Amino acid sequence: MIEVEKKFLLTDEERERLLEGAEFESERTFTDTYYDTSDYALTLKDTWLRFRDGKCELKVPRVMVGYDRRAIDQYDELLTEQEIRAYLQLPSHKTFKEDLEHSGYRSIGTIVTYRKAYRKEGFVIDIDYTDTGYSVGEIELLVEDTEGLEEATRKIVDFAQRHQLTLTPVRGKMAEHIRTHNPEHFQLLIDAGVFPASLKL
Ligand code: V4E
Repeated sequence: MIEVEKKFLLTDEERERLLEGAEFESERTFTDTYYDTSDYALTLKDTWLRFRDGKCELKVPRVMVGYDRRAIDQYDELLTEQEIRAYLQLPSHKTFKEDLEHSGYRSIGTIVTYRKAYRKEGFVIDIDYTDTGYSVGEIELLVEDTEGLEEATRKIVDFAQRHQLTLTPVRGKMAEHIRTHNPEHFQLLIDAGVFPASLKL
């Protein structure tokens, strides 16, 4: 599956407008620990390795042709240890975590999230609150294959515009974590073009 998503920093009014008529689906708390090498080999390529409640996930950026990639975030998600080992070309000796450590990967941050999920007009809307008090909303569609990508992107843009939301890039939870805990890494991500310079504001 390919995840097409857009994040928003929502005012109270915007959140109310977005959730009006939405169906509440679930709430949960989860903990993400992100990993990278000391020279940020992954994140400087916009590639994000994390363990969510202990389960590994790798987000790999997908370059979209014919549409402004910065408008909407698109990542392929690798969800099995086997796929992630292959992608990272990780030698297989011990446990996954031990092999990661041996290849120089270490934690670059942990975030605890309380998430409420809603559904509206076929879109998933997540409202996240972190343990540090940061909040971000997300509108998301999952598509089966690349053929559905452009349409999904247009649908999210249209949905956001109908709810009078601004389609500028915003700091997600991890971007905010990096900015506050490791400004040097944050600047490297901007210099590499992974984060737009506007995220500094
Ligand atoms: C892809 C990415 C990051 C990792 C994922 O972070 P995020 O989507 O904030 O986490 P979450 O909990 O919402 O994941 P989900 O539950 O939806 O799977 S951290 C930074 N990025 C990339 C990124 C980018 N390249 N540019 C901008 C403006 N923001 C984020």
